[in-house]
Amino acid sequence: MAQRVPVGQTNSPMEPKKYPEAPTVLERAKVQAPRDDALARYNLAWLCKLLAPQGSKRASLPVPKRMLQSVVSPIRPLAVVMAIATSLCPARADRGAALPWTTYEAEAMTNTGTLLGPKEALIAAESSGRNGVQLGAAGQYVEFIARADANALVARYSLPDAADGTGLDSTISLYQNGTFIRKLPLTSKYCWLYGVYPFSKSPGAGLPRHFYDEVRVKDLSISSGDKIRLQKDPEDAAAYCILDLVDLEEIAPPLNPPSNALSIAAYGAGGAGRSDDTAALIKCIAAAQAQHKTVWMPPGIYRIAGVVDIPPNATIQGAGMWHTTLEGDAGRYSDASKRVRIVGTGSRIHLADFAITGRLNYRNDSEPNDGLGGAYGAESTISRVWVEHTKAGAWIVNSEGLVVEGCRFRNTIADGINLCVGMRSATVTNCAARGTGDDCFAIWPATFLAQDYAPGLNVITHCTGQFPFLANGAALYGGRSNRIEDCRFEDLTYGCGVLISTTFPVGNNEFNGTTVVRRCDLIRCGGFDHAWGWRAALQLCLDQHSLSGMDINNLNITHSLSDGLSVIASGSNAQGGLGTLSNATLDRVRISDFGMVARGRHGLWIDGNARGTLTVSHSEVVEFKNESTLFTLRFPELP
Ligand SMILES: [Ca+2]
Repeated sequence: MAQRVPVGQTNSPMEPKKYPEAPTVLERAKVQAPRDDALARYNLAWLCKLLAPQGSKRASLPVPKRMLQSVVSPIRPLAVVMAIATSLCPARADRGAALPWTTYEAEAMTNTGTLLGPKEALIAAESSGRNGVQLGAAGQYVEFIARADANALVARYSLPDAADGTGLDSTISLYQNGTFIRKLPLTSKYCWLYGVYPFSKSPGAGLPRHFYDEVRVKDLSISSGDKIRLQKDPEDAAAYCILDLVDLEEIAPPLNPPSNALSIAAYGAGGAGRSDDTAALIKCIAAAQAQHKTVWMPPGIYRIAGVVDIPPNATIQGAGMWHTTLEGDAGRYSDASKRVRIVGTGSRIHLADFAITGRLNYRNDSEPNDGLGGAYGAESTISRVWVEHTKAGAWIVNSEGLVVEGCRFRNTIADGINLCVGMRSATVTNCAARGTGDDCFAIWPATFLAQDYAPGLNVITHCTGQFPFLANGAALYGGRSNRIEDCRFEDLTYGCGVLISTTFPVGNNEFNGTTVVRRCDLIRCGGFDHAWGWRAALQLCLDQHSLSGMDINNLNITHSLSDGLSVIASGSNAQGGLGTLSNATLDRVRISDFGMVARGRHGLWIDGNARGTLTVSHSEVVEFKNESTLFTLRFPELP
């Protein structure tokens, strides 16, 4: 979701978002020391049973008497209590997307470089696990043993910027069992933003962010047990290369053409990444529409420079996200009308098995979105599409029952996916967003367009969001009975793992029904936003409206950078926020620690301006603080 003002999906005029005042949050947080650790002493054993995987032996284990004594003893050091809790309540492996690759963290590899992190700001903070390895001198390397066969590789890396902010190109050398395999092309052209939102490309603005990009290569032949090395050889000329992680994946061969299909090759598409294939794709779509056939995009790189409208009932089928790519034209990408834009215009659209690679390297919310956009009416699907280097990966409006599954949203300038105006009963599942420039997953029922459906009943499920360079893992901004469930959010260095916020305008689509966040892991979340200060791993924000009907359950919130969970009412008036929290419950929520980076924070924090009530049950919260005389924390089961 656009952090301050909307990301343009269309050329329609949009409402400006309200820009919050500079944070008073930080100042308030310094006021007092923690007041009580009562929740930490409360019902831990029962909680652990509830958090254990269903059907596992752990769920039926009797609680050791020794542990119960530890839990209820007020004089027992809290660290001991937490150690027991951690050992019994691990993060759940079935939360998040089922990722078909294996990630190897650079910091866990054998290396001769310099380890970065975990507490530094800047580049280390945007790294997975807040760690990376810097290769500076020629000959330095990272090396690991492949644990499974693979034929494709993604490396997440950071290079320095050029002095003028335009980025630079370089390479890194790939070795397998000591043999040089190939150079991996690297660039920092799509990285390095400066200043405050919406940022600039001028290093003189200071405050750099967005350090990482990724390179992907296929046609490798890696066997389990092979020794894989990325080395900075003398001709790999950048002053340094920081490796964050390497993914190895065994990808399927290209799909075969579907029956009853028209190939874009027959309409003049070159597929070699050299010719402009926009007209060929548009012609093929029109012919397929007339003949009621599928559009087939064979393996290849198709240069697209403009809007490709997808009509109702169209199926656009590629050979796989590793094999068919719609690529932006670098030479014309500064012209917003010449970008790669796939725009839905009706119902029963099916997009599947291709990649969209844009060329965008700056943010301007008055420009239309590239990547995936448009309206998908009823009964549409977007399956296994990989979007990279666009503004938002997908900015979707006016759809009912849309299913988005198996997609990858990477290294975008804005959101991974935003379910915006008029979205009803959409499901986003098994998608992974990382390195995005705004919320990884957002539901914002805005009204800057006419809405075809009453917004609500959308779900983000079994998704993984990691290290965006602004904003949050998942964010809900209004609407009826939306849900975030079975997800995993990691390394939110600039925002929340999950944000439930009234900040942005939604017309009459304020939160209603029951908003659900459940069965999620929030790990190293609660980072620092330059306008909001420290946000919590999970935050309820009452700045513009009230929130009611919040059902938050079965969460693991660990290693939070600041607060574990907060209710804030920072607003644009002296009295703070305009809303009240009611009918809100936390159940089976574990906040085991907090303040990994920021001092003076809290496990559960109620801002001094917040009003309302929050009921906490069956939960383990290591520490809490309620700074508001107008807010009640209810612990109905606490003795
Ligand atoms: Ca890492």
